[in-house]
Amino acid sequence: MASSEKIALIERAEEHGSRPAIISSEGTYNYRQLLERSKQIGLTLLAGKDDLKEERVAFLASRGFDYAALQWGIWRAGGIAVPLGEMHPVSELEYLIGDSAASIVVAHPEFRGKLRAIARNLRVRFVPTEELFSPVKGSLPQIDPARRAMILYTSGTTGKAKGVVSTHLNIQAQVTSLIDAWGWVSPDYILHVLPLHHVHGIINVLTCALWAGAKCEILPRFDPVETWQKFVERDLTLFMAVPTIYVKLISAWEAATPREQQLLGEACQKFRLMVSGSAALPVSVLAKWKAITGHTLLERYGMTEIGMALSNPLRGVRVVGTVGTALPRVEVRLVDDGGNPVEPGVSGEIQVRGPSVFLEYWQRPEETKASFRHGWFSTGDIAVVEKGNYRILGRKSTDIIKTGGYKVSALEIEEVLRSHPAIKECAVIGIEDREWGERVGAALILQKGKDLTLGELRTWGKKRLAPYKVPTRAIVVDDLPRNPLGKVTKVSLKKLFKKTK
Ligand code: MCA
Ligand code: AMP
Repeated sequence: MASSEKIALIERAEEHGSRPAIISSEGTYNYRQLLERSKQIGLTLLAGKDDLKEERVAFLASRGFDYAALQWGIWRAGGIAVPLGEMHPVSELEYLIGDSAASIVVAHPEFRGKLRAIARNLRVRFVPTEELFSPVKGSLPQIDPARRAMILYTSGTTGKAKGVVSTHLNIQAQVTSLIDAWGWVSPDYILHVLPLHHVHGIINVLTCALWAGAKCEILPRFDPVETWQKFVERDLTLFMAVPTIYVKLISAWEAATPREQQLLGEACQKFRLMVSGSAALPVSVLAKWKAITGHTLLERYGMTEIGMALSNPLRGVRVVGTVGTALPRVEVRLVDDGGNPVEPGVSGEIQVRGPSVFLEYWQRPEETKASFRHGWFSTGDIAVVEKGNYRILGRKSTDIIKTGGYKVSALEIEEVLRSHPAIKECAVIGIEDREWGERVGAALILQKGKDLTLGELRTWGKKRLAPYKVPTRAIVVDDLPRNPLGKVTKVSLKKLFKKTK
């Protein structure tokens, strides 16, 4: 019997039937199997209810088929999917589950220990994935596409991460804009090497592939040598990654023999498109990648709250150092500090409007209100338009750091570091880095008579923060540079790090 849901992504999958959808360490699964598994999951989550009615379901599965089936199962049961990060320590997981007020936590066996304990503490229903595999009878609810579908956590300029709520319609708008712009078709075959708790991995790669009826091969984690091997072995047509991944692939290529280098370069001829985003792509990386593979990486710009907004063209000239023009059905403009559109050639803050823009920050009405101006979402990124193309110049806040494509908040890290018994005061900044884009650096004032090595700080930090947030550079200072109001001047701090290099 045809389902009564109205989630377009899932309705479309019925048409893709026996086409392979996902290849992962678990095996190869077609669209029908994805539909069957996600239905089973949906019915089990419902546990006799008619509709989860936007209950939050936090889930942690390793990257692969089960992840996708879980996400779809939650949607089909009427829930809001809250994907958790594999690398998050207990304290962060606890925060995400608590903040989203999840009523169900689902975990793959390898994360069961951690999550069962958290669920018990928070008195939340815990479901190990094995329990989702037994057939259950029943029917799934009808889902209004205007309903909330997903909460992704993103770092902001104020302390703890905020939940970005997207509706099914938002997701659909984000996906279809990219399908049109980048010409996704069902014969496409993409290799997925990104985390599955952020827009880049969830929307641009996984959901676009599944919308198109294409094939998505998911690696459990990024490994440069394995990725090159897949480039050689598979009939891939698409690849998308953050600049750090291209840097790591280039390093692996450089470590290969001349004969291997030639084979690896040739293997890239079969791709129709390679995309970079989530952070600025250094021109040197673009040039080296072109020399190795013949591909001019397509650079685009996006954000968790808006999906993708700007992109270089699929066909036509990709202007190096720019992120191109507005994507289909996305409105973009630059404004001055007063919120007025700037003259051409003048830099301003990027604002975005359109159906792909998120609904709200979860249970933060004030912050939601503050981030919109007359219906336009203010991104906090500064850009200029040059000959019609947007060039990103930087961010309004020095408290946001992009490292390896991950957005992290300096304030959140500072708050955690201050709880270290040897740290009296600290300031965290992003330090420019060839490989990571930026590295997390911490300037520390230590308590009298205390010592702290970077190694000790990292070991301690990894128990409290996701590993990519833990400083990889630290300096000990007697004082922090401050302005007359007593606020740490992070620009001066950056100079201090440069001097102590
Ligand atoms: C890990 N390390 C780091 C970082 N991450 N050091 C500095 N900066 C980092 N960001 C350290 C680890 O602690 C470890 O050190 C060592 O580097 C190797 O770590 P490992 O985890 O093995 O690295 P990796 O697996 O090679 O990871 C690199 C990666 C990963 C694959 C580039 O960072 C990644 O998947 N990034 C993508 C994030 C992403 O999807 N962002 C999109 C957000 P030690 O051994 O000492 O512990 S969505 C978005 O931004 C918007 C919407 C958009 O526009 O796309
Ligand atoms: P996130 O909140 O993780 O979604 O990160 C979004 C941020 O990544 C944006 O606000 C930008 O600062 C940055 N970003 C994404 N793509 C690019 C790009 N191509 N160039 C420069 N910055 C980018």
